[in-house]
Amino acid sequence: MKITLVRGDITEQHVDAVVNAANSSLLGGGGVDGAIHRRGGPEILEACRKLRASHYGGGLPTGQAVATPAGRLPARWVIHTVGPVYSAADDRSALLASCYRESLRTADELDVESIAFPAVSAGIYGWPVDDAARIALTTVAATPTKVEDARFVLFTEDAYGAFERALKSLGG
Ligand code: AR6
Repeated sequence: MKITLVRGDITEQHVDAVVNAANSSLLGGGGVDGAIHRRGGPEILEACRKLRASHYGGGLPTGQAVATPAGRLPARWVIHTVGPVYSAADDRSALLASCYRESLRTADELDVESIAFPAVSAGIYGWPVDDAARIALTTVAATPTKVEDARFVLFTEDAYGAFERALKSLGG
């Protein structure tokens, strides 16, 4: 699998699937989630509502992932995953790693070849970006998958720099 870093807006990526840093409600929010629903239009929210009415009545648990169509985005699928809220007192890294693994597993089920990830949990959920980048890159690099092109789309210079340093320290 090829892993690349892109500075930009995930809603503009021409890929098979974009990953959304959602919350358990699956009904939208700020950050990447807000941007994806705004740009993708009502089809995504409608599919999320159906998921809440069927499999995920209690919401999507942290660390899991589920796919919907991508509406008007230049992608086929949105893979919604729920990152953990950062806590200095409680190590939730395994849940953050699970977001990436479960997103790739969902992507494999849909025969996705190209995927775009945001820096899950590194915004409103407060995860320190250097650590979020390390967990994201080590997990994606170590997960067996049919996905050929995995790109991390970083919205800020700060996040891009953190991912660049983390990728270098992995030897990439
Ligand atoms: N494209 C790529 N990255 C973006 C974009 C974009 N359009 N917009 C923001 N980012 P966040 P979280 C970056 O807050 O921390 C929502 O309300 C942002 O700079 O979107 O997992 C959900 O509903 C940061 O680096 O996600 C949840 O309630 C990264 O994406 C909660 O926020 C993640 O920031 C999830 O918080």
